[in-house]
Amino acid sequence: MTQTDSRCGFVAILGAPNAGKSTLLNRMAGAKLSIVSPKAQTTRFRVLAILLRGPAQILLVDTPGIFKPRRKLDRAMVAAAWTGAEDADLSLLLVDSKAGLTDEVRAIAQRLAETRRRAWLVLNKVDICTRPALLPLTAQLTEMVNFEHTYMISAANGDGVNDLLDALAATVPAGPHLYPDDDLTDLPDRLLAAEMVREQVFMQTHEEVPYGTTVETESFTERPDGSVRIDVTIYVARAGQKAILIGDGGARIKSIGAKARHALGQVLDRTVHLFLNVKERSGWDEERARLRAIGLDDPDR
Ligand SMILES: Nc1nc2c(ncn2[C@@H]2O[C@H](COP(=O)(O)OP(=O)(O)OP(=O)(O)O)[C@@H](O)[C@H]2O)c(=O)[nH]1
Ligand SMILES: [Mg+2]
Repeated sequence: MTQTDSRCGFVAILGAPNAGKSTLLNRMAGAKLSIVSPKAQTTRFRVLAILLRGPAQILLVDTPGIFKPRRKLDRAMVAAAWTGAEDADLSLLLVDSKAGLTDEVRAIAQRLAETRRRAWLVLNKVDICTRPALLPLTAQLTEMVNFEHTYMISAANGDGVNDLLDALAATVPAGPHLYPDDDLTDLPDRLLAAEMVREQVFMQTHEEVPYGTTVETESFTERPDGSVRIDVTIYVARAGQKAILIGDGGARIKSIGAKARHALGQVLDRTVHLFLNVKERSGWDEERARLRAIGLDDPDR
């Protein structure tokens, strides 16, 4: 590769909660870097995937879904999403084609139009959508935002994803690669560990419990045999949530631990000994230190 062929740029995936942003990032990276659940507001901070496509390094940024924030945590999540877009060379507006033009999508499109930055429209979940529904949706959105291109994909089954990747590789600016080509992400293992646990909380608990939960890695210790011991604390907002997380005779927390340990063993590619501890801490979602622990800035400063 000659110096002149080299390309590199940041591409942010923006969209409403549950659009499939994290699914798309994982699909493109070929690894599970960002957690996914059927519930809205799963992702809480930016997750970077480093993709290599020919001479191009695509720095793909998954962002939290954009919605009307209430708590300090919510405001920090939405702020992180918009910062991701502002720092990027290009934004992909990812839209759940089945859900269509919701108020949330409309509000995001309006703000995206105001930024006057490069943007592509990506309609996701075409596997559960009929083609005729896509045309009016595309027309309405392209009227609101000056998109350079439109793609129709399924992040779940991979349809259209390769074409999108090729187009991204060709459009990122010429320049040297900013990250080591062998790296998959810049996420520290400690954060990855906390996220795999939080994913299981999102998968295995319901209603307000996942939203009342934050997860932090307390210690991460490599053992001489190559395995790793990870101690994780799950903070909940209320005593009732702690009881639900632990479950009858500890059944729920055991199941959360088992699934998270399996997922972590795969991403870290070694044996994981995972220890979970649940603590009640009301008001953590307004606490700057808890936000900082997951890499979010205080939105009110
Ligand atoms: N049928 C179908 N489902 C999809 C597709 N992409 C994602 N999903 C599902 O949509 C749900 C949400 O996916 P996520 O990737 O967590 O969505 P997100 O946009 O990252 O959501 P937040 O992090 O909450 O903003 C999950 O149940 C996914 O399995 C798709 O192409 N087709
Ligand atoms: Mg997500």
